[in-house]
Amino acid sequence: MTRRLVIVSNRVPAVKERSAAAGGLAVAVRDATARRRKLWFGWSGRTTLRQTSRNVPSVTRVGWADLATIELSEEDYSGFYVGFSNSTLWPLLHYRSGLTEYRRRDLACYLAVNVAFAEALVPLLEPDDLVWVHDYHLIPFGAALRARGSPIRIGFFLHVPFPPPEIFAILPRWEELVRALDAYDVIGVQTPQDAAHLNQAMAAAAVAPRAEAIPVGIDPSSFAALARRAAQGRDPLRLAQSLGGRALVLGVDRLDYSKGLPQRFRGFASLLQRFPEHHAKVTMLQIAPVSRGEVAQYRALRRELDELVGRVNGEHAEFDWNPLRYLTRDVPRQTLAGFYRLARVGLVTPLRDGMNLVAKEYVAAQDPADPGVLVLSRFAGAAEDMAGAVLVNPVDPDETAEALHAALTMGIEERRSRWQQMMVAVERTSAAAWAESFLARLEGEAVPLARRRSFA
Ligand code: GDG
Repeated sequence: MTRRLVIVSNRVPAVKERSAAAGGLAVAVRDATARRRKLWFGWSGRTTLRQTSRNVPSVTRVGWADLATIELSEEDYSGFYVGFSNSTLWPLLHYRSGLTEYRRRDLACYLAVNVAFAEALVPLLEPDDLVWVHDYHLIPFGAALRARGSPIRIGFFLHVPFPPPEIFAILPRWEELVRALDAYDVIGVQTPQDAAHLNQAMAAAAVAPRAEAIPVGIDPSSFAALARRAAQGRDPLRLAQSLGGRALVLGVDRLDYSKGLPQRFRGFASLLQRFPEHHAKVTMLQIAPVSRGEVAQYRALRRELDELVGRVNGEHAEFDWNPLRYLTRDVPRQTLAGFYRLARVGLVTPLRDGMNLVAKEYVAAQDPADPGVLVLSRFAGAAEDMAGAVLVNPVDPDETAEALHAALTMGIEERRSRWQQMMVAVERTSAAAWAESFLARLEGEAVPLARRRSFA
């Protein structure tokens, strides 16, 4: 009998997300751990007037797991979630020291919420459980659990980058957070660079360094099948028709300043300016569902993008062609898969990204006989394995324009061989491989990742 897996993350997927419509972490974890009994614990996404520590988790049984959720007080939502997690840690971990805000009361709130969450989980634990904690919201969670006497195996996975220690040290009391990691039996990060940075920080805080690169991925075969079917669906067919034979450049990102959207739009404008042969021959579609609207930086970014889109279209459009289409709402996962398959170019240019699953989804969705080209930022974790992508420094819009030009004019042979290379990497670093590697370590049966990879 395999041991029960207890997943702890800031957000627990909503009950309805057990359907194929869901994306991201929920799908990756569910698909990769199908054989196991699972309890998923975290915030419900709702706030209440009661103190967080007074809330008792509510447990719902869905087909594939038990979901245990707890509500946050209004005050903790602001201090823990909007404040320390998303206005302090998120920018800092993405190397953006200039955007990093810090308030002592937010840090206090962050630590207290981690303790309240650990206290709420303790009564639900069984002695043989494996606990897998996810992401920057919950760095001190393991230490809080240990302080409540829990001797079980606990692992932590950081989905976002870890910056060079000099940048992390900008955070007041940074050593405390790094020391809290000592409670974890296993620590996984996305890339060897993240592992090196975190291990340096751990050594500097006198903690035994133990971070390892275990790259996250998708389920490539089910995503490829979804894209094949979806390409014949109503919305992808409508999109294809609306393009009138023009090539499609597609971007898909949460509306977040780490994703490099202003630079990307300038890069597309530079393509139209410097390579006039693409004028009226190419259309860019950017899907950017709004996220974290409570954080001021995100509202400012949205205003900047609204203005930029207007300017690019105003300068380059024809009465029958709008070069840049921009949607700030969510698109169903299936539709997205169909759009990826239609796109001649997948444009993924974050300024810094832990992995970037959109890059892997785009590759998996292609028609192997006539694949599109991935233009990818060197600063996404995905670039580590994607030798077949056209790599760019996203800070330079002219470099993005040159990469777009190369992608749009690339012959079929080169497109196929680049795609094959990338698809091998997407298959090797799948969600299943990620979860298996992590859980083997957590169970104490570690298989060195390097060895696994060389057999792939
Ligand atoms: C964090 C790290 C790391 C996007 N728009 C829509 C939509 N999406 C889906 C994509 C993809 C997911 O959201 C985004 O994943 P990413 O990996 O690209 O980015 P983050 O959200 O920043 O995720 C990242 C990841 O964690 C996993 O470890 O790779 O580096 O930042 O699956 O398809 N899905 C739907 N409609 C949309 O409009 N249905």
